[in-house]
Amino acid sequence: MSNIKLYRHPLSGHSHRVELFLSILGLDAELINVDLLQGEHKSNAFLKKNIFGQVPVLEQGDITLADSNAILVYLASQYDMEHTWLPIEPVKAAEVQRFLSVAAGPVISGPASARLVNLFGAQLDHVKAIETAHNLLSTLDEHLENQLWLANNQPSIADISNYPYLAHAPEGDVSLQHYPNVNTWLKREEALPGFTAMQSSPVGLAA
Ligand SMILES: N[C@@H](CCC(=O)N[C@@H](CS)C(=O)NCC(=O)O)C(=O)O
Repeated sequence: MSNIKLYRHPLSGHSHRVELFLSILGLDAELINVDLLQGEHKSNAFLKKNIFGQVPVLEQGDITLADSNAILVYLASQYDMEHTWLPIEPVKAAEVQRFLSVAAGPVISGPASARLVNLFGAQLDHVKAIETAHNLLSTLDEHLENQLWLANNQPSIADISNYPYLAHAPEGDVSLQHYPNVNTWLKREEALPGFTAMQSSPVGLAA
């Protein structure tokens, strides 16, 4: 037993990053739903776990960690003894970090934001988010033209982190139709042993 608890929401791509990696690593975890629609993430009890009041949060014994990418770094460093998911070699580690930054940057202002508008009625600029998403997707499609994975030509936590919001981009009205290399890369991830999908989202939850 890994003794891991994961505070999450079933439609949260940030949470799915961690759920996906736990599953690939073969680690059991107790999944605890946080009711974002009812504001449970802003309760005093939850703010003690994450001052930013966001899921995911991982607890393991006396360790409490927030932020999806930080949790991926922890899990890779703690459990991947081969150091393939997060290489130790400085240039390779930096390449992985580069794409973790993409997952925390344009992936969020692009496809994740466009999806938030449709799913939760977020007051964000949908048109701008869709444009950002397509700019990102065409850059990534070019990047993936000659390589199988985002960094170092091997699967890493960079691929895990970028997967959920790119795979679910159509839920934000961002079509993946014109990005063949991105589609092949998504399928490659889905073929990884231990892959688990995020649940599809009923559009208009906020309605
Ligand atoms: N940087 C954080 C962002 C997490 C995040 O934005 N979580 C969303 C759910 S997908 C959330 O909890 N939103 C509620 C809020 O920000 O109030 C991470 O990578 O975990």
